[in-house]
Amino acid sequence: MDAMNNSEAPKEALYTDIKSFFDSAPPLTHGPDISRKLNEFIGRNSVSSGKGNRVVCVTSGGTTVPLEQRCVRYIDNFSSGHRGAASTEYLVKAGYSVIFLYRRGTCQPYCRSLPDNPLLECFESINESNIQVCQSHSEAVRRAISEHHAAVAEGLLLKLPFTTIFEYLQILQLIAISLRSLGPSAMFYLAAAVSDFYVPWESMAEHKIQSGSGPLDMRLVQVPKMLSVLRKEWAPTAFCISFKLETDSKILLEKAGMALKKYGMHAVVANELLTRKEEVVVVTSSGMISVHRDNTQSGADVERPLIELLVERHSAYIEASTI
Ligand code: 9Z3
Repeated sequence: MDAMNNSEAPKEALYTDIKSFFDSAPPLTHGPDISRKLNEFIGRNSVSSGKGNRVVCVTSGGTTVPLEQRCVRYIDNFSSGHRGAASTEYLVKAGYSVIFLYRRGTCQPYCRSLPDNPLLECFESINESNIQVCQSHSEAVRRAISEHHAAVAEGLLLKLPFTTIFEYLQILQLIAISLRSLGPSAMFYLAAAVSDFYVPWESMAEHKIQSGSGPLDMRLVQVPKMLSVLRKEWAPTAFCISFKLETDSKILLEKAGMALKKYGMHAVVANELLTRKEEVVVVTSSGMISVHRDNTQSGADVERPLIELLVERHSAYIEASTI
């Protein structure tokens, strides 16, 4: 047997973990349908279609870890989906076509200015057979519908939902492999909050775990780090941005810097849970840039300057790749 050098051994172990994650994951129920939608969407945006748009995969919301195969209980990851939804709107405005991979039930693009329960709060019944938009919400409803409709009709937005970590990683792999054909014009903006630990499908209880059997003892396995495989194997020429979330500001930037190197990301957006809507720090190999929400503008959010900066970096990356 050939001797392995130090870097090959962990790589082998990672590939084994990834293989066992995918082998044991329950198959996607709509896998062929997702692949068809992806191929159509990417085909419509490819150079050969005459469009040659940049395409970005935005991930948004938190993944769940089921504790039972017929799932009643699960472990969840915090994320409202606001970051992904807002960023999608700015990316479409900047000329990107967006594959929005989102957790079911989280915030959606173009719906941020609507109340929590838009159907019940934005509409009123005028008689037995007619309803109308309430005056107070009419501008927000009109904007949400027309902007969303325009993005979908122009083929600039494809929405794909997930719930579990199994669905998320399987769909992300399908997207990454499909985007490979676009080379450096493809971008990944990985804002979803992804579970670090999971229960492998084959060791998971089939039925609802019974409470009568005393304290619950359960072994969670580490979710294999897919970022490096995404970067190196699935879509090696795409521009990749991941996010680092911490609650302790003292370790945030160091951990973001480590992720940048370890996974070969082009940028890591560092954010702290409490201040994530005010400030983020973009960490790249050439330094760190702090990005703030413009408090002098009403309705301004941190995603606007963040996307401006990342689009600029992506343009420079494309230019450097074509020399
Ligand atoms: C983020 O850090 C996102 O910015 C937030 C956005 C989840 C904080 P909201 O959806 O919040 O607007 O409420 N996402 C990535 C979190 C994550 O799981 N990162 C992993 C890590 O920190 C790396 S993939 O280890």
